Amino acid sequence: MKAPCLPFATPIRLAAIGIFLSAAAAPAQTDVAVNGSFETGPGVSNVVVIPQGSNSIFGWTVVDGDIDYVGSYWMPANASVSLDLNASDSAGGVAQLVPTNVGDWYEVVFAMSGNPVGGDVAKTMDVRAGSVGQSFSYDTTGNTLADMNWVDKSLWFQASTTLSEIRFVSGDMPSAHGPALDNVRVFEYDFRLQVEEHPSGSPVSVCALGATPNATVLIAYSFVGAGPIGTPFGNLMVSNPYSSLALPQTDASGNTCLDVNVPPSAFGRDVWVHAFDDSTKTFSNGVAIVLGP
Ligand SMILES: [Ca+2]
Repeated sequence: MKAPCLPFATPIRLAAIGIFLSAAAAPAQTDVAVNGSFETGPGVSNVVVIPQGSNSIFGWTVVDGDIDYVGSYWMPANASVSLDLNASDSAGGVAQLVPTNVGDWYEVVFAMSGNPVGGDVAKTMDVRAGSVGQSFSYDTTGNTLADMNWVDKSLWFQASTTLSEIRFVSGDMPSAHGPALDNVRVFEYDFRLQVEEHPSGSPVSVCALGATPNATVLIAYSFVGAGPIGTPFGNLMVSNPYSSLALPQTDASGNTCLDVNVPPSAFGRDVWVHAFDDSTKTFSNGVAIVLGP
C-alpha cells in the first residue's frame, strides 16, 4: 500500500469528519506540578543552602544532597527564584509526587542552565519521571550571572500509577557549582502524538500512543502555523488552511503509526501537526518540525 504523501494528501476538512469548528474557548493545558517555579519557599535574598531531606520549598523534597535556593544571585528563568542542584561540594536534587492518571501521557518540561562561576563547563542533570530516566547536559560557555541562557528541555512518560515521582538530580560531583533548574511544568495528555523523521528526511513516522484501543485517530497538519482553531473539544493547534488524514486503526494498547513519505521538494518547510482521538473527542500534544534531513 502506498503511503500518503504529506504535502499532497487529499485535503479533508476535519469539520467533515467529526470536528465542528467554533469560537469556543478551550481550557488551558493542564499542568499537574505544584510550585514548579520554586517561588514558594524559604525567604531568600541572595542564596540559601537547603539541606537534604528538607521540605521547605513548597511541594518539593530536597533529595540526595544539599542544594542552593538562588534568589538575586543570578537571573532565574521564571519569576524570582531558581535552584543550583549543587551546594558545598554535594550533588543534590529535588523531587515531587504529581497526581497522574494511569495510561495518560505526561510531558515534563523544565528550564535548565548551569552555574557559570566554577566547576565543569558542561553540567549534567539526571531526570526521572515515573519509570523513565534521562540524563541532560548543558554547556555553560558564555553564561554570566546576569545572562544564564536558560533552555527548555523535556521528557515524556506514560503513567502506570496514580502518583508519579518527578526527580531532578545533579550529575556533577563533587562540585559546588552545578546544573541550574527552574520553571518545571508537567503537562497531561490523554494520548501522545509523536512525530519522528528518518535521518534522510523521509519517511516521517507519525504515531499516536495511548489513544483509545481499536479506534480512529485523526491527524491535522498545516504548513502555515500552530493555530489555534477553537473547536467544541478544545483548541486545534494548527492554522488554516490545514489538511487531515486518518491513522490506521489503533491496536489493543491504543497505539498506531503511519510512515508518511516526504518529497525532497518539501524539505526545509515547517509543518505543524495535531492529533484527535475520535472516540473520546480529545486532542494530543501538538508537534512542530522542520521537514528534511
Ligand atoms: Ca522561578
